[in-house]
Amino acid sequence: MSFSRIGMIGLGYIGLPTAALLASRGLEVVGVDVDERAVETINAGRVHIVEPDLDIVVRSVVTTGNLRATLVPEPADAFLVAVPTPFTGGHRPDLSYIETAARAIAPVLERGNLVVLESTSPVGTTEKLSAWLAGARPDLSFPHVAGEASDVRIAHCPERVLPGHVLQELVNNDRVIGGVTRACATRAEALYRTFVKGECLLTGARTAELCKLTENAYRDVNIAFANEMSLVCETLDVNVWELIELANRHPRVDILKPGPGVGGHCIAVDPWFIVDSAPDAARLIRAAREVNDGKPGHVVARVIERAERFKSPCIACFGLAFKADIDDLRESPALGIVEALADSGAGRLVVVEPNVGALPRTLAGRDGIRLADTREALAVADIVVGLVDHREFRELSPESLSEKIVIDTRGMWR
Ligand code: SAJ
Repeated sequence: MSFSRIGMIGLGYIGLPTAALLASRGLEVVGVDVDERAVETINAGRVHIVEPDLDIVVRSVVTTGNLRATLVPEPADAFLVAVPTPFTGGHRPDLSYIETAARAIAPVLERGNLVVLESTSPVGTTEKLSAWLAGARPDLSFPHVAGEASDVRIAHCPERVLPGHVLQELVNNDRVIGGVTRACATRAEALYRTFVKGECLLTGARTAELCKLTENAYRDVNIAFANEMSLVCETLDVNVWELIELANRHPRVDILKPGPGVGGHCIAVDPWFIVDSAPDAARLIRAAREVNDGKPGHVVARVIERAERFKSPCIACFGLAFKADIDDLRESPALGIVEALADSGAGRLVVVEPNVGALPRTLAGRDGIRLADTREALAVADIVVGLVDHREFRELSPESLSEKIVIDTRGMWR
């Protein structure tokens, strides 16, 4: 049986592009979000998130009537769940958004439906989703109990796209599809085949859950290695950038880049889901998180130490985003560093962030801190702190920095 109507629960960074792509393949997509403004914006053919080309696709599929947004789910052949899975205090996963999504879908579920969890989730969450739905719909059978004979099929298919390249990567990346049973995986594969050009690799739900966490923990551990080497190099007075460049000439060595810490809502979060569920086994993954989380504090201490040599220092901070060439400040180590410097009273702060129009809420309105452009900042700064390797900053000439004290956390001004 083919799919004609899809319910997409969660219209954020992953849900909206996925909904728009499915709609562009001729399916009728009903997008659901709890945010009224997002629903109104999408129904007006506009977007509430920044992602290249997404506005064009959304406008087109809303105009043709293939995509519309609502606050409450409607009956469909398949439901995709792409809601946040943040962590609470103590780095414990917060599954409340998935549970709320399950309660919203349950009333409209029908025999033969497919439910796919796309949100990055700790191992066992897809089975939990199945159990939550079963609790609300005792008239239907679910795969965690009924196995291959279940009325409803449930699978996990984690997203693995890079912000800024979402539309291409949704189509071209391989997808890992984990079914609670094999029939669940096969049914989900049929849905993803409608828009995925990459390979669809079928497995069990628990493996698919751990696969996504593993990908991001792998990256976090590798960044932690680079960050740890940057601390070792500071102790031993060796240039870490030259060191890594030389070590990477070895045919089987490929060290990532040190930085001011690891930000974003994936790499800095997902490894904790592994640590939380296997605390005694996941020692390296925990240590990597600690190394990366310790880096912003280390940078702050270095800046304060240099500032103490001035009577009334002016510190220019280059970048607030969590990585280069984006405007996303969520979980950004650069933002955390600037906030800590503002709290410390180490000096007057001038912030340069070409991708935002105003200082974020946590910095705005404070004394002794303002947003400026590169030229203005360089004119007044005693100390220049490179926090994000935005293109504009990478292109700065060495002469423009020659009379400054430079703390370059990204190695962009070597
Ligand atoms: N970073 C470094 N050094 C490096 C690489 C990155 O310090 O060598 C820092 C970045 O500056 C940033 C953080 O790590 O603060 C994370 O950046 P990222 O580019 O590694 O990852 P994200 O969060 O933008 O997107 C990731 C992607 N994962 C990988 O590249 C392995 C994406 O494919 C995932 O789908 C996404 O997380 C997600 O949703 O999990």
